[in-house]
Amino acid sequence: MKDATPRMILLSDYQPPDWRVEALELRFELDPEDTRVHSRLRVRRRDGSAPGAPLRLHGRDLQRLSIAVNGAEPSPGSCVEDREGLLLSGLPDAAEIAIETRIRPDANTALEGLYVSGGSLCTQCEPEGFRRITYFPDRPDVLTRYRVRLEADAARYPVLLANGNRVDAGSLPEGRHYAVWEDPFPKPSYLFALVAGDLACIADRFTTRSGREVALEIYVEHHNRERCAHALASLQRAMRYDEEAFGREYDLDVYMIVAVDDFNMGAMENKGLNLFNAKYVLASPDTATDDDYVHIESVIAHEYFHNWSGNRVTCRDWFQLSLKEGLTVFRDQEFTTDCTLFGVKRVDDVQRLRAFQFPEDAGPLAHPVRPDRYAEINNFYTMTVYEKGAELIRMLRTLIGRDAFRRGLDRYFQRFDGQAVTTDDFVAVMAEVSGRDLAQFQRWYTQAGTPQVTARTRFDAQAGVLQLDLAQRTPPTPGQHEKDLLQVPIRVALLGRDGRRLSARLGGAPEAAEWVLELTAGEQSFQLRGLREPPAAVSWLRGFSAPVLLEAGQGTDELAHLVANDDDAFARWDAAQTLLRRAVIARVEDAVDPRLEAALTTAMAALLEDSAVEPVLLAALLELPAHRELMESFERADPVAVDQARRAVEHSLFAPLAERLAARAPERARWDDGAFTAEAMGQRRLLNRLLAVRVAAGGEGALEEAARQYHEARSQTLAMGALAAVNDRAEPVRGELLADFERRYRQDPLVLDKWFALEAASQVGDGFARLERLLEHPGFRWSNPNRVRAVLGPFMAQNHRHFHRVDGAGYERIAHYLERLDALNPQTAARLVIPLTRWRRLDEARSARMRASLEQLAGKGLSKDLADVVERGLA
Ligand code: 0A1
Ligand code: ZN
Repeated sequence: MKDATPRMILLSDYQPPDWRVEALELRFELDPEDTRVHSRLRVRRRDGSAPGAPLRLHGRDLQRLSIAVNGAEPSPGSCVEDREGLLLSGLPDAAEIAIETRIRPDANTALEGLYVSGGSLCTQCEPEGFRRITYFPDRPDVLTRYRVRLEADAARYPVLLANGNRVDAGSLPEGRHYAVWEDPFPKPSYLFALVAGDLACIADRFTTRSGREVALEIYVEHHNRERCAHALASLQRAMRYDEEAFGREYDLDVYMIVAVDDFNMGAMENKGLNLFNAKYVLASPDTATDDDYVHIESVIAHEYFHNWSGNRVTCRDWFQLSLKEGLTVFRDQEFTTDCTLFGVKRVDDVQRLRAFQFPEDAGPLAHPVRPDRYAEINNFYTMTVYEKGAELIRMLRTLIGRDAFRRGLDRYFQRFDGQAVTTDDFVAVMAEVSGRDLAQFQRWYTQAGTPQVTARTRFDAQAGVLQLDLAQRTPPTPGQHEKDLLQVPIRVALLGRDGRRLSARLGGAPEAAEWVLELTAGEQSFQLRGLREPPAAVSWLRGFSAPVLLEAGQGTDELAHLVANDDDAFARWDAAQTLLRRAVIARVEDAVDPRLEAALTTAMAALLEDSAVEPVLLAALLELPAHRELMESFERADPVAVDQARRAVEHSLFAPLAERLAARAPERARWDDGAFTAEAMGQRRLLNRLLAVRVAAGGEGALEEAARQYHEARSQTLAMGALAAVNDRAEPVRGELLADFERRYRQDPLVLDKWFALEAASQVGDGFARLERLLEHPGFRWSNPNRVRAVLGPFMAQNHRHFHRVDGAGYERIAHYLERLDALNPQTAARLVIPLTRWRRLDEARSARMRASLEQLAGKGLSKDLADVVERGLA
């Protein structure tokens, strides 16, 4: 796919649409090789629009068969086709436009627009896929009512679905049939969807709190019908939660979810008809891990929550993407916290943020939560827009308080229902309900980069005052050299010698045992007064109250005190992470710190003995910072050396604890049932973590235990835990277990993806030969994003020894594969290339080679998607 040099789209160029679309009728004659789309739009010039302004209809790769304006063919001069689509000029103030186009779903490998997956026809329109279906003002601020008639072969496509309610259906000559769908809610084109296929329907009901009966339907391929129970139950929980926690009720008579094998992303919130990557629908305890179960529940909830945060209130333009995504991620995180994972959810989210969003914000692809320019909007579905966006919402709640925040949300949904708005509109409502000036806070949306906060304390024993001195600084990011000061909420507490929280007064406020410091200046001091004893430890950034890098210069003893006692799960875990990170950094710098490592062993030993520590938290406390996150601690680093240092610390720390680790293991048979409860999942997480640590520490019998756990496992969670524990071991057991797993699940694509991922990640043996074999495997398909991601992703993220081979062979190979993938699926190629943009952070030899691979790729005539990332990666 070759495109001309991309044009920059600028936020400052935004103009409201000149035309409204009052109604849209679509008729599809569906056929994989030749689909006809008949579209009829009623348009009207908007009040106040420039007189004579033309009507822009976007269109891409369409074969136009006919066009009529008010029943007549327009003159060639008034209907011009350019690279964006059609430009119609000389129109009266109101007109009816009828267009017939021809498209070929079976030739659509980009998976945007109308395409084929398995035996079904399906669509993906966000952000700009609708223009690959028909000519239309394909922008989120043009909302209209849709009436859609689908016609298809009745035997091949017995199920015909579109948004809204089905109002008619029947048969047609020649074995064809039709269905008509009407969506009563005006929507932008990116929320349009249709599905035609031979699918099983798993149905249930939901009664909303005001008594509306909603049919819930999940559509999957027939052989997957037994794997939908979890998704369905998750949907019901999400619907109830949105009513209880956010006061949001569902608004149509039916809510449909369709699972497809070939999908670029996780899922899509099309009005009343969500499309899902099958990976986020299908689950049974023997095929899906606990992580899979949790992800399914959260993606189902995420898409459901979009019905309000995204569909009822949508984005004015794509710069506002975080308006719906940041808010919806925040909402799904709240749901998973309250219903499923509780305290450890925050730990998991921060781990992800640090491993993926912080590097993005510190690298060449850094951009603000609300970007102000883009060449290809597909490349802005990022961790920054989603996860950092959610952090901004959470900070707003911290700053204005839960009550005001909840009132603000109500007012936001009420005021902007049916409209397309901006992040400024959202923040303005929060300012209004709280009476607070949020002008400085707004900078979080416009300024990229992770702020660095330093903190120091001084205790005046005589006065009983603890002074906290804070400073902030945000490093430059591409295109933003000067940074403004931000408003940073920093939640803190103090622990006494006995591990309990101390009370004190902040400013004139009454005595409390936890405070939110609002850092707004470059340097700022706070005083906590009325302390009767010196604090033994400061618990900083509790609950990760702001997405910053905080450096508090705390000593080993203070951090160990937090690891042993902090009642904030995040802060406790974070104290352990700080110690572990220091130990790894010391080893990378060839300065092993035996005292630090001994202190860590002691701290870990104590945690293993402490029966008050919940299993799930214990599992998290025993985890070392991820390799990706550790790489961020260095200006430049040798990734293989960082991996080895990380493993060395793990080994040295846990080798002396072998017996305790074995003794702490929960009873395997008792928890091996795949039950979706916090308790059971916590026990399994601990089982797997202890096994991994025992293997890493070289404990006696650990490999045998891994093999036993694998062979005896009933749940996929414990099977995968065993495989992951041995995956980087050279002993024959690794090969035996992986071969057995492949034999067992050869026919099951989603489970086979786990095997692909393990094989690609393994650093033992000849990783290149293995990679070749994976790509030749009968289950591998370049046209399936899940499969491609399962192989290339882990190879780059975990197989340091091969991907980062000093001679650059790993980079070259990946660049070559991505060129090939780009010809089929630009969007997926553009995501997978991201690790190749990190060359600045590598040691010099690797850095030059990685850059060379990227340059080579840049010269290949790439899609707009891939070219955009490659160019920014080189700049
Ligand atoms: N809005 C979806 C994400 C999504 C974006 C683009 C897609 O295809 C190009 C598909 C899905 C969500 O947040 O779940
Ligand atoms: Zn979303």
